[in-house]
Amino acid sequence: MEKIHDIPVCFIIPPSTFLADERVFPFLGPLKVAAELKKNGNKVEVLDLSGYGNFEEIVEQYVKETDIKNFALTATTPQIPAAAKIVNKLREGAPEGKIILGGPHTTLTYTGMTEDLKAGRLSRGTLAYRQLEGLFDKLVVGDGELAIFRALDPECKLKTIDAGNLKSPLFMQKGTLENFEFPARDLIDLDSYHYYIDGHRAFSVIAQLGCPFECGFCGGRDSQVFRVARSRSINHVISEIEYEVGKSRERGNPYSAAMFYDDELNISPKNLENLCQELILMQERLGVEMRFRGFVKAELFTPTQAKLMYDAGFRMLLSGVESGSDEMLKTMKKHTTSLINSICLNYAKDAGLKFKALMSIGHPGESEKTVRESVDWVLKNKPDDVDWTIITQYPGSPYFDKSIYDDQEQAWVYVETKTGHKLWSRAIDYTVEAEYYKGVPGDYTSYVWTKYLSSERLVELRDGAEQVTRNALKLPPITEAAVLQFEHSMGQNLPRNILRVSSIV
Ligand code: B12
Repeated sequence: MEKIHDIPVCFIIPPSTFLADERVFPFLGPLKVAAELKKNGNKVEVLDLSGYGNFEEIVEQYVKETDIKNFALTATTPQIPAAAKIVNKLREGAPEGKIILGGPHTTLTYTGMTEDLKAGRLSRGTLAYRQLEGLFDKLVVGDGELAIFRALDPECKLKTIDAGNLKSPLFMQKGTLENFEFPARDLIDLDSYHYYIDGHRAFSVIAQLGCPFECGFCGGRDSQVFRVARSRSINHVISEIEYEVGKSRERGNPYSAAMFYDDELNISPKNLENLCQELILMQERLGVEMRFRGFVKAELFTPTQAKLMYDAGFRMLLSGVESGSDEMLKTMKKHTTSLINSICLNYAKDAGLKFKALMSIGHPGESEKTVRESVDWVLKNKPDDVDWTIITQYPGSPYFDKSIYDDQEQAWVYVETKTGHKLWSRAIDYTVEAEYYKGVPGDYTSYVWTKYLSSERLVELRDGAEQVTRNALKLPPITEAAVLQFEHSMGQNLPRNILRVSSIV
C-alpha cells in the first residue's frame, strides 16, 4: 500500500481577485502545512495563483503537465468562488485525484454548523459547509500541520478531519507550537511580494495564534482554533525572523522589516515585553536596524509597552478603534470606549509611534449619529492614518453565526441581546459570489443594513467619512492601487516564478 510519504501533493493558493494588489504578503497557512509534508519527505509543489487573472488556464495546463494527483487548497470565504472554479478544472484534468480543502472558510463554516447543531436549527453555517462537502473530497477544519497526514491517508474514510478543537489530537496544543516547521516560504516566489515599513523591505510573520476576545464582526469567536490564544516561545519567533532575513540576504534582496500579523500583539503584556527585548538583541546580532508593524488592543496598551515597542523598532501601530460611539462599541462587544481608544493613541504618540485607526461602520443599530461620532473621533484624535470599512458578515463571526432568517425582510438578521440592536444581511451563495467584498477603493458595496441606514446610505457614509477625515489629516486620497496581474499565455511552459518545486522528491 502507498505510504503517506510517497504521496506527492500540490498546494493551490486561489487568487483574491477582489483585492487591489494580491502580492503584498503571501498566505502563511498553506506554507506551514506544506513545510510539514516537505519535512516528512513528500514531494511538494505550490501553485500560487495570487494575482493571476487567467488562473483557470494555468490550472488546466498544470494538470496536463504534472503527475501529481493530490491537490490541497486553502481559502478564506471570498476566495471560495475561485476555489470552486479550480476544482472544476482539476476534476476535468485529473478525475482520479483527491482534492482537499483547508483554511479559514472551512474552519469557520464548520464551526457555524456545530453551533447550529447545538441550537437545533438549520442555519447559514450549515448551508455553507454542506456546499463544501459537495465540492471537495476532504475538508480539514482548523490546524493543518498534523491533519494533512490524516487527509492523505488512504485508510481514512472521513470526509471531515476536525483539528479545530482542543480535544482533537490534531489540534496544536499550547506549548507544542515550537515542534512545527516555519512556513515553507521557499516554495513560492517570495520576492514577487512587496511591502515596505518606513522604507524598509518587509515580510510577514505570525507569532501568536488566536484571540480570546468576542468582537461581533470577527470570525472564529466560537471556534477554539481562532479563540484560544496560543503563543510560541519568543526564541522560536526570533529564529524565524533571523532565518528569513538570512535567506533574503542570500537571495540578494534583503529584508529589514517585518509585519506581525498576530491579531493583537499585547494580549500577553509579558510576551510583548520579551519579544521587544529579544528583537533589540537580534538586531545587534544581525548588525541591522529593523522596523516592525503590528496590532494592539487598546484597553491592554500601556506607556511601558509603547516605549519598549519604539525601542525595538516599531514605528506604526494599528488598532481596531472601530467606532467613536460608545453605544456601537458596546454592541459589537469591543471591550473599549472612545476614551480608552483616545488614551491608547496618546500613549503611542507620546512614545513616538505612529497610530493607524481601523474604523468600521454598519454595526447593529448604526445610524447617522453614530457614524458622525466616529468621524468626530478621528477628527479630534488625529491618528496618523485611518482606514474605513463597512462590516461584512463573514462565516464564523457572531454577526453571521447567530443570525436568523427574517421572512419579512427576506434577509438574515442578527439581534444583539443586550442593546436589542439589529443588523440585516443579504443571503449569499459563497461558492459563486466573491464580489460581495470589494477591496478595491472607490468600488464599495454594502451587503448589510440597519434600521436607520440602508446599504446605499452606508456606502455614501463610508465614502464621505474617508474623504472628510483624510482631507483633515492631510492624507492623500486612496486611489486604486496599480493592479498587478500576472498574465500567463497558454502553450508556454509554466513560468518558474509561480511554480517552485521542492528539492525533496
Ligand atoms: C494575515 C491576514 C490577512 C492579510 C494577509 C492575507 C494573506 N495573504 O495571508 C491581509 C491583510 C491581506 C488579509 C486580508 C483579508 N482577510 Co485576513 N487575516 C489575516 C490573519 C490575521 C492571519 C492569517 C494567518 O497568517 N494565520 C496563521 C496561519 C498559520 O493560519 P491559517 O492561514 O488559518 O492556516 C492554518 C489553517 O487554516 C490550516 N490551513 C490553511 N490552509 C490550508 C490548506 C490545507 C490543504 C490544509 C490541510 C490546512 C490549511 O492550516 C494552517 C496552519 O495551521 C487572519 C486571522 C488569523 N489569526 O488567522 C485573518 C483572516 C484570515 N482574514 C479574514 C478576512 C475576512 C480577510 C479579508 C476578507 C478582510 C478584508 N475585509 O479585507 C481579506 C481577504 C484576504 C483574502 N485574500 O482572502 C478572516 C477570514 C474569515 C473567513 N470567513 O474567511 C480572518 C480569519 C480574520 C477573522 N478572524 O475574521 N488578511
